[in-house]
Amino acid sequence: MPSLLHRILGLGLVLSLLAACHTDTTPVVTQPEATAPVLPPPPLFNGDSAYAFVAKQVAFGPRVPGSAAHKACGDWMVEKLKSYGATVIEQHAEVTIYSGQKVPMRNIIASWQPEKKDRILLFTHWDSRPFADQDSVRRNDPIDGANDAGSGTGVLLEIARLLASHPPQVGVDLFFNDVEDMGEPEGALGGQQQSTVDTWCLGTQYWTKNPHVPGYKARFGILLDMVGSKDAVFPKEGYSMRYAAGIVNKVWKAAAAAGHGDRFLSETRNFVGVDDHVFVNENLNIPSIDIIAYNPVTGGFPSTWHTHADNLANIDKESLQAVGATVAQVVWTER
Ligand code: AHN
Ligand code: ZN
Repeated sequence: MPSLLHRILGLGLVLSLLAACHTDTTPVVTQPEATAPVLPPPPLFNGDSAYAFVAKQVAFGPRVPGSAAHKACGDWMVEKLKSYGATVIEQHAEVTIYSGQKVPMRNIIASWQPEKKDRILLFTHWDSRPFADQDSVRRNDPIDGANDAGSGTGVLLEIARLLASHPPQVGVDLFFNDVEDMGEPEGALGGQQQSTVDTWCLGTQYWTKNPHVPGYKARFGILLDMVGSKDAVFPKEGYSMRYAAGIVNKVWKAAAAAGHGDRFLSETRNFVGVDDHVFVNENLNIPSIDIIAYNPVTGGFPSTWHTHADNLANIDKESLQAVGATVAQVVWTER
């Protein structure tokens, strides 16, 4: 049975066809612009669930590329993402780190509504650093990496859980990049090399030169880096402002709409030139920003950065919640 709406629309079509056949003096009546239907509110981001995803990663042990824990965690992530309805593409390659050592890389890209042209890219690294070069003890031991990069990975896995039951208006790609954090420890090569920038973000560098889909494009990208520290605050990162100020402002507005404007500071206080978003901006021209915690006391990264204190005890559920709800606000209001 055609609905009443269909009948009215059908009648309108017949009337307008009649009007069109009638060539002379019929006045043209323009309809008021149809307003876009109101979108349902974003699904509720669950910080407890995101936290559980962080705890699960940490329980595998340090996710150092080439290790058994790294392989097991990657397998678990892929299985989870598939269970949430994603189309998953993996990239396996061998990359060379600063020391000349070759390590296996595993990038994981999970896509929802892959047929859609209009897409959002959300990304984070998922490997953890094999040493604690910012610590004063056990500097050659791997760190738990609960915040770096368990936090961003946990938040995006929770976004994946929501994508399973709430398709947004646009396609979404979650890019979990590998071998981000095997960059040269300060001075390790005696300052002989031209630049240490290229020794970081090897998985993202690989992907920007070999996208998982030829000619890959997204409207914009959001990188999450160290979003789980206690009382984390996020100034507008400098390179994000240089490359994608409009996206920064969109996301910061979404944070306010989601009730977390207090953590998203309106000023720029830091420039993080060595991070995944820079390569995505420069190599793929996808305007991309970095949501990265800033330590208001030291002016740098969170105090646990590349130390053994980067463990589960120093993860703040409220920080995960603030960032996750903000990202959800962006994803489910984009049309
Ligand atoms: C440096 O470590 C030099 N830049 C930030 C990239 C990074 C490493 N983020 C987390 N770990
Ligand atoms: Zn790191």
